[in-house]
Amino acid sequence: MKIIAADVLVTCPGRNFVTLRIQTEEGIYGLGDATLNGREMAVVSYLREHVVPCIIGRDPFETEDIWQYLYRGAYWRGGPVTMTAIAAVDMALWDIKGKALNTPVYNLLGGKSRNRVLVYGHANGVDIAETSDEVAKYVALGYKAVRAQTGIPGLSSTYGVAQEKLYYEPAATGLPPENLWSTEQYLLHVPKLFERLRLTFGDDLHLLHDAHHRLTPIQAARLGKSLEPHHLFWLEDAVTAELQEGFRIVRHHTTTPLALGEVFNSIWDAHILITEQLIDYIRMTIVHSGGITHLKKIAALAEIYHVQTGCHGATDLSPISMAAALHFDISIHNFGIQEYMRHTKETDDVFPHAYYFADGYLHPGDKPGLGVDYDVKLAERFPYARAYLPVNRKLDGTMWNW
Ligand code: GCO
Ligand code: MG
Repeated sequence: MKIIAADVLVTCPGRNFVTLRIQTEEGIYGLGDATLNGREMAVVSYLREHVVPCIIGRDPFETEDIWQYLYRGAYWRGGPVTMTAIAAVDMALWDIKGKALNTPVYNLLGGKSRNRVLVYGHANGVDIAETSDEVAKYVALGYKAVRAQTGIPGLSSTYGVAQEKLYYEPAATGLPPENLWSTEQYLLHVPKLFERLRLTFGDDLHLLHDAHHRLTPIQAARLGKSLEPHHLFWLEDAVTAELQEGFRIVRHHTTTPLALGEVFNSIWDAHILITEQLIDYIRMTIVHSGGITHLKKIAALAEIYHVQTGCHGATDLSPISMAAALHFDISIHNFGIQEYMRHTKETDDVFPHAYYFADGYLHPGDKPGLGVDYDVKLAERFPYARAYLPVNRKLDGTMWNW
């Protein structure tokens, strides 16, 4: 087969999405997600200017060589823009392979290792009572796992607490919104949330929490310890992980399972975390980590070190990424859980897809390829609108991690 064209398509059905569509001489096309929240146009330009010219004329079946060509061949390696662009190409090529062979992508990745994919939803509220009510709604929808975030007394806004509950979207037009932060208030408040949730929902529901990179290692250790009686499924992004060794401190003090990696781009961001068994779940996902080709290798390394996967799946990952993650999740052995934030109806209409939710699990569907399409005409009705993720400051004005 032969690649003859590749278009970078941008749409904003409520939020921005970048999509790469690769066309072949044989008439089969493949789709890849290239969305990097708040930095979308950097990936558009990287793809149009630097990547697309290199893949025209190539055989789309050569996923490994094309990956190496784009990764090594740039000389400048890694980083979110590069790895998102490579991921978009890789996803689209796997989609083409599946369609050409008339089989779902999971069959090309080893076949099904399970029947369905456990997912978690996001419950959030301004206070503990509202968060608890939101958890109840997810339980009523059939979810077996729920992430819970709550407002903190004294802070007007914080990560994870939204107006629009089911379709939580932190990016906003205009300059970046500013949140306020107090680690002291947060550490006092969060254990009370999980105490209440366990009393209300009992022991069987899986509960998760995201600290969104705001703690130091010893603070994370204290939080993990104080949450132990409530046996979380995981504590996510407790500390920023540029310094992977920092997680030794967290790990040595708590048995609360640790998840990390939604902002990682390559195995080199996680190799110490994995090989020293400092985390339990690796959160890297297809779109920001170089595609299916790279994530397969990361999962294989993680499997040896008892680390399971828990792919990022927020609303800023398009349905193409969600589909790619599901084909990956269902096929690997060390799958743990999949994040699933629902897309709006407008988004689902632009990206009609075969995957579906039932009884707390997602199924990738059985369509050839990734099983997602792109409605070009409809997408054109939603032009790109610049949006930024929020920034975060401590109460005294110090810039902090969002
Ligand atoms: C999560 C994430 C998201 C990110 C978002 C940034 O766990 O789902 O932390 O909420 O903040 O994907 O674009
Ligand atoms: Mg997160």
